Amino acid sequence: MLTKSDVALYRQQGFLPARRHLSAEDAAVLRRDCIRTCGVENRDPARRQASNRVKPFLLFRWAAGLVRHRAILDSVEALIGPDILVFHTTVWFKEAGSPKSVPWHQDATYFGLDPLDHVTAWVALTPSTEAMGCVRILPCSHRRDQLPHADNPDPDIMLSRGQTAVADIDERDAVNLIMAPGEVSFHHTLALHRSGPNKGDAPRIGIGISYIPAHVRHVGETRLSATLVRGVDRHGHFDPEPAPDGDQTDAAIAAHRDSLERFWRASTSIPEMAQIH
Ligand SMILES: O=C(O)CCC(=O)C(=O)O
Repeated sequence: MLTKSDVALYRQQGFLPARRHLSAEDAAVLRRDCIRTCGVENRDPARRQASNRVKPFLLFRWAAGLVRHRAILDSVEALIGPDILVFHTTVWFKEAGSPKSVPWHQDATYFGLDPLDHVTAWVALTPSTEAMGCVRILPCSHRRDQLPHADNPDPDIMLSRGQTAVADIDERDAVNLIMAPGEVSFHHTLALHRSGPNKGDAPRIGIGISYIPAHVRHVGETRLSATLVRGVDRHGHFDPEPAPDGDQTDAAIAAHRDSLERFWRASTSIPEMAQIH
């Protein structure tokens, strides 16, 4: 559980660096499961992100367990309160030697949430070092409000349209979030962050879990779905999602497809969401 000073630090700088939440052994089991189920992309060529790497908690039991992990939820509760939904999740999988990178951006740009109380828990399943393209974050940038983002067609950018913050950023002010397997960092939805290519000889895998308090709504016209993982949803802003009854069962595949189709459809009312983040 985070301390009061951890929470104060998160509010002040917009992120919390690595803290152990899972044992190295548990992280190794999750890493194997993640590579088994998400190691090979299941990708629509029109999209930059593979569908099995988006909202995997609707498809695979290992991911369903991870987004409900007690220690992670205890920390998230300290940051956003007791009624917690998972809005989104991305498997950030950078193969060994991959040139793929993520430009400076704010997560809030793509999600259309109001108020901006969303926090991302980034769970390391492998080491994540500067050479492997760890996340790099700009302290206190969450106080800058929503910044404009420009598209970048470079196919090696992992974001859906290569969205890049149009902002004055001094690299010297940024810090690397160096992680060991089983550690978790937290960042605010407005915190500017990026990551470089993986120059290492092993994959770099992190799972970015987007948690919101139940009072947060989606501002688009499409009604989206989300998963309640702690507390009570007294607001009903999202349709509930079922936990998978097995790995990639027919029911799980149908629920996952429904959730992603709604998310993609939402792009018609929120231009920034034109493709999946
Ligand atoms: O894992 C990465 O390289 C990027 C992560 C990211 O952009 C995020 O979690 O929002």
